[in-house]
Amino acid sequence: MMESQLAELKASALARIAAAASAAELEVIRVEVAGRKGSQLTELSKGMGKVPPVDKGRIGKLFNETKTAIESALDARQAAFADAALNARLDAEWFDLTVPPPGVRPGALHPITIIQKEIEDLFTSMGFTVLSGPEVETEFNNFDALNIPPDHPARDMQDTFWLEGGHLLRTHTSPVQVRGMQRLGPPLRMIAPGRVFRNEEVDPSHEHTFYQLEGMMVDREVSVAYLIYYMKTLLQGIFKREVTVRLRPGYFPFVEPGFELDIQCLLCGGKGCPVCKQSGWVELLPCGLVHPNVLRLGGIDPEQWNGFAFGLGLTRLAMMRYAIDDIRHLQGGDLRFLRQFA
Ligand code: FA5
Repeated sequence: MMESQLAELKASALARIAAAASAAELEVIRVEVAGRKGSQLTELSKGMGKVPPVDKGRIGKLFNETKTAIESALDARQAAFADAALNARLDAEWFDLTVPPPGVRPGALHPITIIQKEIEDLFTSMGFTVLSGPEVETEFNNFDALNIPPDHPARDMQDTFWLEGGHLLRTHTSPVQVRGMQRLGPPLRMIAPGRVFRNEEVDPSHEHTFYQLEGMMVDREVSVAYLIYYMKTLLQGIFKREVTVRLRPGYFPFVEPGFELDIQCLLCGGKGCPVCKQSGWVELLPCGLVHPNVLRLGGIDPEQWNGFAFGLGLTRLAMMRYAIDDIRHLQGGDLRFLRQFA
């Protein structure tokens, strides 16, 4: 009697377990078949009392086997449901760690930095050293050592931000010439890119903070022909095409003779626009042969050595190269502008 009931319960329980469609359904079956109170197994165990003593050992063992078989089937099925649930979640939630995150762009070089690096490569390939100097300079290096004594009218050519203690924000990169002569001595080939400051009205072609690139060569017999050769090499290297330039006399106390090298405006093709102030030409590259006083103040004997120097407007060069029609874009921090160079 008990034996057949156990066999029946086992068969029906295993069939129900196998047919369970979900973990919740399986839980209902567990309670009904093997739960502690009122389950089919618990009810059957109550019948054990009526089993004759001689059969007790065998039936008890059979009961335990049945119970274990049902419980193992429940556990196995439950584990299968848990596995399936985990797999479903993994399928739904997978992500690819190698995909770049949306909305984040890699950084890029600023257009002025791009040009600066190109010029540095060009000049280092011709034996020039790249130097830098401080943005806060002494009055001596910015003016006096460049043959501009305190009462010289040329001081007014560059509106200066004065600081305390005779210091100033350098108005040009020319003080690095002074540092270069003192540090390296002759013969000398150096360039010095850097940020400079002037107390100026800002307009499409003038900033109060902009970049220049200084160049200087000191050797035994440097002539204007050297100067023109290097300036042509510079402009061809940057524009990689024919550009129209003009050389006119220019006055700077630290060079003699001094020149202004202008480039025909590449934004309007020389017709006239706000960047070239309707003149068709953009002042880009003042230059000249180094004044003997400047060599002397730099510790170099002008009887033995001479040289050329130039002060390229790096910000303006970037404007010509990339056809930027307002200098204020360059330091405006507008990402829509900057991303064009990425
Ligand atoms: C000078 O600063 C001289 N130190 C250059 C020099 C060096 C001459 C060595 C001879 C020998 P200037 O003030 O003209 O010169 O400035 C040089 C260049 O800087 C200009 O041709 C122009 O391209 C650029 N520049 C001048 N002022 C501004 C400004 N406010 N905003 C942007 N670029 C400017």
